[in-house]
Amino acid sequence: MRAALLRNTGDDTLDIVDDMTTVDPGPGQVRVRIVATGVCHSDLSAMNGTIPQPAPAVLGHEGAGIVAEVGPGVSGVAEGDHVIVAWSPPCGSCPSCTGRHQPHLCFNVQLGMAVSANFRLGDEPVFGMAGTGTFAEEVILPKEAVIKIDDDVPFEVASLIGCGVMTGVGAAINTAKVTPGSSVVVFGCGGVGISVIQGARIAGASEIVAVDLNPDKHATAKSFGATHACTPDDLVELRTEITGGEGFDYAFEAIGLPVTMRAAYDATRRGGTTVIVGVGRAEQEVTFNAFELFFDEKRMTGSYYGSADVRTDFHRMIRLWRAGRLDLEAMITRRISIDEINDAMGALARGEVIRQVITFD
Ligand code: PAD
Ligand code: ZN
Repeated sequence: MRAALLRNTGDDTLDIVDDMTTVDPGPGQVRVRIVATGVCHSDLSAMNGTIPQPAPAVLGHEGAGIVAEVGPGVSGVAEGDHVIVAWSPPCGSCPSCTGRHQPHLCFNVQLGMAVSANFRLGDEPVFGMAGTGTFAEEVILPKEAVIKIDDDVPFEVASLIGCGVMTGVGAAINTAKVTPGSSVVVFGCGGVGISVIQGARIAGASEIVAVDLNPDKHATAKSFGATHACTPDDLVELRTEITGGEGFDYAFEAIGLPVTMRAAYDATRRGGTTVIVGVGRAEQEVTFNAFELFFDEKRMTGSYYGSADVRTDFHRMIRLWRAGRLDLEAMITRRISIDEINDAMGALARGEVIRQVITFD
């Protein structure tokens, strides 16, 4: 089958191979035929080593498809089911999943996925991005990592929910719990940032400022619910105009750079909330002085997979989409084939797109 392969961390391009195979689904595993997969900045970050990913690996982690085969002992999901792939699914029984009600932080299933190389290139084992690998026609996944959806949801729409949309909308409504009437600033208007903007709109924020270096993104961000848009340099002026200089109730960073993480903290009002959604490199640091942390009483939190319980929140995203409150079709900047993956990575690196969706047919 066809797949986009990262041979070595640091490679500038992916190889399109047509002789990739998979292992057979073992106990508790399923085979999914991928129909659509979005291209997320985290795939680029796996290529350049920002996100640790053993290689060789099939990249892609934002996918939807059809269950093609189930292994022994699999219940609750059957051949023919339409599913969204969840790259960090809950096991359902550990302290994160039960008492703490933080199923997104369950590591039991994800760890198993990350260390199993379920693809084969000849005899060579090949990993999958974040334990998935949706830039391939078929993937082998634990049953927990497939969430069944209704057959009428288009696969392109469903695929986006598998990462960027759940991450961004979830950051606004689950992690930050944005309140009606509040002021919000979002740094970065890619698939994740645009989803934060939509989440803040759904939550009833009264001002939503989109910040992006690329001025072409400003009109786009407004079409998804931003009330204002600017480059990072022009934010000071807007901040004064909108908040009287106090700062925003909520600031979200959806880029992954120390400079914008710090800028998001600075844009937050005293007592407000800063949410770090972007993924930066482990060796990079963001600094805070020892006085401001106390004095400004800002809450700062990371946001992992939109703090979502994928078992219920994927369906919540679908209901918002059905109700016309979450615009997913318009997030698809272009539809491509797997052969165009390297062009797609270039466009993503240049900040030109919201989401590019690969379809296999
Ligand atoms: P993207 O590349 O589509 O969007 C990034 C946007 O930021 C682009 O529009 C750029 O123009 C803009 N930008 C870049 N540099 C700057 C700057 N210095 N100032 C202002 N704007 C800038 O990325 P994406 O939306 O796919 O992903 C965004 C981040 O979210 C990325 O770090 C990704 O790894 C992370 C992510 N986090 C999770 C999670 O669970 N927290 C999940 C998925 C993705
Ligand atoms: Zn992603």
